[in-house]
Amino acid sequence: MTTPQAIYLRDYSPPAYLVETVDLHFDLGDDLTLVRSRLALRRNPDLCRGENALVLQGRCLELRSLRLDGRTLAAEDYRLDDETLTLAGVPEAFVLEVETAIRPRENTSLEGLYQSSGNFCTQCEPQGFRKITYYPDRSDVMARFTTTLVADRRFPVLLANGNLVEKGDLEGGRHFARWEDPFKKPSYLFALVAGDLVKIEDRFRTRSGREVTLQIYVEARNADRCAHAMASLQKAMAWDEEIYGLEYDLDIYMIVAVDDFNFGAMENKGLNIFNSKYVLARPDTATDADYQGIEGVIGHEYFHNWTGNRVTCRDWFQLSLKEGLTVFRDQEFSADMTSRPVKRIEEVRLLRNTQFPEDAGPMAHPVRPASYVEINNFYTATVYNKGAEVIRMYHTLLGDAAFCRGLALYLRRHDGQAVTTDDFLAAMAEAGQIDLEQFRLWYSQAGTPELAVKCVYDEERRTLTLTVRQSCPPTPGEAEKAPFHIPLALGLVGRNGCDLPLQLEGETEATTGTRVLSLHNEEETFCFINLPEAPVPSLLRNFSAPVRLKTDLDDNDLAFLMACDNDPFNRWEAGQQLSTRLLLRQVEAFGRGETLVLDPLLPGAFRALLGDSDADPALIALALTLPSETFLAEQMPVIDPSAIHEVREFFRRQLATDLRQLLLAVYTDQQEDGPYTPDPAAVGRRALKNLALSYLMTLDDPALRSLCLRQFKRADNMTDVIAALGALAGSATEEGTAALEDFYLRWQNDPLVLDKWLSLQATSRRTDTLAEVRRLLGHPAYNGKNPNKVRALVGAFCQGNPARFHDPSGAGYAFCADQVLALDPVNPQVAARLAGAFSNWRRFDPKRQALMKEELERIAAVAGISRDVYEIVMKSLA
Ligand code: B3K
Ligand code: ZN
Repeated sequence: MTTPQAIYLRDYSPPAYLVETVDLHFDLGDDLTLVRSRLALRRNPDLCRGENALVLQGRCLELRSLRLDGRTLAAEDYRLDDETLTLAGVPEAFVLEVETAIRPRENTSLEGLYQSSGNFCTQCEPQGFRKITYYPDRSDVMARFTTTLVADRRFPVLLANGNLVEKGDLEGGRHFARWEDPFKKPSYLFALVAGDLVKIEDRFRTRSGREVTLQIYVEARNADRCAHAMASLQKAMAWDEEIYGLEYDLDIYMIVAVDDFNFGAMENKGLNIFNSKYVLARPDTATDADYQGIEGVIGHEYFHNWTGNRVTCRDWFQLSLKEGLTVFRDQEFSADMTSRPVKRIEEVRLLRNTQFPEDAGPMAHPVRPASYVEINNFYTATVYNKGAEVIRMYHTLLGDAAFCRGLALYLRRHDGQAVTTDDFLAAMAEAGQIDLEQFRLWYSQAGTPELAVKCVYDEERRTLTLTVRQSCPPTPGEAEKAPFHIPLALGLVGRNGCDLPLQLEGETEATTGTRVLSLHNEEETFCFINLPEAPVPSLLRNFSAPVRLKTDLDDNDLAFLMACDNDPFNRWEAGQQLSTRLLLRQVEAFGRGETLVLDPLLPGAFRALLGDSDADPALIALALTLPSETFLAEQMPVIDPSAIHEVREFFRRQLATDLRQLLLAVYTDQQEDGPYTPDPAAVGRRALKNLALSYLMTLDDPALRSLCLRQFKRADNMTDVIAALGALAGSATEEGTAALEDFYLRWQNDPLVLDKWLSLQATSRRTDTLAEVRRLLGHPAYNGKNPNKVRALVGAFCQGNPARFHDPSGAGYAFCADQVLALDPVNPQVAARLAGAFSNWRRFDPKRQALMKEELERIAAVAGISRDVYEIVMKSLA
């Protein structure tokens, strides 16, 4: 294999030829599908005359014929290699007809045209269209598509983007359908589906009075699991009208659920294709988290219709232009549908568990990367979640009204175009009348900035001086960082828990509540005056910027904020900071061989929370959840996964011992009577009840175990069943083994439910987990070609069970590398994600480092590894 080459943003050049219209004709066959494409091309009028060669991309295609303006081309008229088809000396405007043959059944990469449960579907973003036909497969070429599908009647449903314009029967048991998409789009938004599916239909009336038909297509056995997805879609459509005045633009919106999908879902114009995990839900099969995930992802793909489809990305370096923005939009949608503080806490937890480690490792890249080897590797937490934080900072700096004006300006100005993050920033700067030059650095500099804040209260002058220093650690290829423009939201909390008036030196009036300071320099000081008493500062409220914050607050200040802060996010955050400190102190003590102790401050604070009958159960549950092992690992100079695990488990047991009666009371109080609903209040009560149960189950007490078993047997909903099963299966008891067996027998024909069953076993604390995981690889429930299954078993073990994955023997590492190598020929995207399990190898002790490095080198030495895995492994070793 030739060494894969990097592609650079700085090398961008506009397309030489544009496509006006594309007529696609698919003759669908499982073994062989014939694709005829008719492109009307013309030279890009924005370019001064250059070389008149047309370069089309194509991969794994069999070229059958090529005609230019009706004339068949001979082999010497074009140049063909593994990636491109080049035609030299083409006219200013012409028609090109291309015939290719592809093999959908053999396509296990799930990119291009493939089969899932025997049905045809496509995934084209970012570069899958080139596996269907030769095409200028780049997002800045936008064209009008017409698609004709011809297939056997075994596939009664034939779908593509846009509106159905014709359908009918053909000879030999075949039929056809023709679809026309009136909107220009890049090839990555192309989709087709042909299958044996049932349709669930409803309607939505837009604000301007248009009727839109909504359809969800699933396999017949899943017809009773679509109601929540449909309701979510209707809510999303109404929300986008209400908040941003954005209406849907076609007469039909279709969603198809498939079991084999590399990602969550795909926003193809008018024809979303979804991983069935984000469509199907019934109370007995889906958890509260599943219900919320469905609402969020349905919203996300719907919101892309404006932020992504109508206005798209010029090139893939701009991916966050659509993804960061659309994640922000789905976050806000979910916040409005559920609980804003709960949602914010979950977002920050995700950011810290996934994006911060990414930013601190060898794959660190800016929100707008400057180069890539394989673009599929850049669908990352940085592009998505840090990208969303960047959008949130615009919102914080501009305020809601100006932000909405900015978004409207951006969409109006660029409708039908493929643009850049600079274009977005320009619209925001203009609408907000604010200078965002320095803000640009959030797109170009990688790494998580650190804010160190020192607070000095002057008793006599009644002032509080904050000294804020920002810095950002180096990342690969970027040794020095310039200071960022950071919005720092804060409040000053008085003794009685109320926010004190905020008046900066030089100001004539005070404000109350939260206020946002704009940081621009490496070091800045702010002096608050006229304070009635010494306050406790509540900094970075609502997590106003994606940074690591260091303060000089002591343990008691944190316990105070945990109980009193008016910002619900910071109340949670104070608890996390306090627990983190106490946990890390004991991790050190553990390293020195000392006996572990639990500082009574923590059970004290937890007791107060559990006894607070006014508080939202969902927030109590979050506050009582200790920081994850991954988060704790991030805070250590040299990660000791075993110590972290032992200490965290010790805390959980100790807290359960101290709070046993209260936890039991909470568990009993929060029992639901009525039928299951996924409304936020009920979700919160279940979260608290099941958290109490998980603490109680650390006590290894037969009476508590039978309580848990009762829940497992009697519950009418998957949230409660899986919580009980997780608690039972965590220890090697007979009840645990029997419950797992029961669960399997009940759900053996339900792939999504079995994913949960696999994950529970893969993330078990039991010391024999790796052996179990190996055994499950051969179980009928597992299938190495299905990404959900790989993530549920192998991914969950390697990336969700640090204590067992990092077993000092290195057995977990060898297992992971074996799996990467086995999966790579099947599905490089899935293999590359898994290879990411090694990326923070330098953060461990020398022994573990050596073991992980050895595995990385073993992968690197294999001939013919994919570009996807190659990039991850090489960057990890660099
Ligand atoms: N845009 C798709 C991502 C497709 C990923 C391909 N590797 C899903 C989404 O973000 O909406
Ligand atoms: Zn998206």
